[in-house]
Amino acid sequence: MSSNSFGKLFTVTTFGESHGPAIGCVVDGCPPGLALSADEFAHDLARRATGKSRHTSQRHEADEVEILSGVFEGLTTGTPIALLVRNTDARSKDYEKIVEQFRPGHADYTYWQKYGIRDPRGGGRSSARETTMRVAAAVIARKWLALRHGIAIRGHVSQIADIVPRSFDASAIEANPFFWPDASQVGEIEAFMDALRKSGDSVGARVDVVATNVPPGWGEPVYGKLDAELAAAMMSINAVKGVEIGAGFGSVLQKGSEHRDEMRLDGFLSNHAGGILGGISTGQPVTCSVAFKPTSSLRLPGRTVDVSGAEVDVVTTGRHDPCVGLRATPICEAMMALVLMDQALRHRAQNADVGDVFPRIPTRTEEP
Ligand code: EPS
Repeated sequence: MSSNSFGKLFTVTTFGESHGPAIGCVVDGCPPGLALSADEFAHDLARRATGKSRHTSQRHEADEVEILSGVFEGLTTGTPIALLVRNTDARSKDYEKIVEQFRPGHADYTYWQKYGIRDPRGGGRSSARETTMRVAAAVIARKWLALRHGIAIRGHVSQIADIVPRSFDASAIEANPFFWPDASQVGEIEAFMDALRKSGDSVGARVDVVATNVPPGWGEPVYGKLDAELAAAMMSINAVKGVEIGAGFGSVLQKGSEHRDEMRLDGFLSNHAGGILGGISTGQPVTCSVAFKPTSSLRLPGRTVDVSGAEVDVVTTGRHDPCVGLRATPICEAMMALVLMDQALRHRAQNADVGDVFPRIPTRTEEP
């Protein structure tokens, strides 16, 4: 299997399966001299982890990061940083009944078609467990981006099935298990999720992520467009079926006079472009919205085929997420960070001598 690496100058390679002994990554290209310790990973890994509320999979992983290389006396050395997370709560017997069956809507079937062999335990490599290492690698990227450029990356869940926030309060997001920006709706969502779980079905969700303080000039003009790389990065997350940058598909309904972001010397007057023009950052917040499909591991019987070619009904038991989007905010933030970090280093490599170009419209931290 190839394509387990991401990024050109800040390169992350992940490895491991959901029920193997461990998952891990190698981060290559990190600038030397960045302070880094194993306990810095705990916060973001806990935000992403299963089992933090009754509304997610009840697999309880320790998710403890071991730094195997690339750090000496608390500082990155510029050499590859290898990170390891041991799997501590895999329960492979949950998968015995479906070893020979393909869950409809799951990668079971396509992995079989591609490789002629698959690790069925927890979905093997196709499991969302892999995203642990993206979040871990992004802890390093986020730290460098914040220290060097004051960049902050924040996401929230902006839709669960047909429920949308009625208001937005940034301080509410981390205070409920849904990354939801309107505290007044948490009870309603809890009741919705409880009923969904009892029904055995699943739903989709949308996650919005914003990076502020991104300087103008990041991104490359043709194949390395910042928005193209963001879209690819978000699309590489398990269960993602759609990505929008800025006004996204809404742009279809806008007139040019409405969509264009007019400019004044003290700032842009709107941000329909999502902070990116011609594939290059404008200095406005970079905004991205990501659609997650409903998960496919359901205990409701579904029609499928098995490896012997028989038509059968499949039922998935075990510990699963009724809405995988509920855990996806830190993952989307991580992919935004990895893309920005890689583009930052690429910009520095080619364009550091350009410096600040006049006129420079100030970077806003808030949307107009
Ligand atoms: C997953 C199924 C569950 C989740 C897992 C993703 O795993 P298992 O069947 O082994 O209990 O818990 O997510 C994680 C372990 C994680 O860390 O995100 C799936 O089908 O993708």
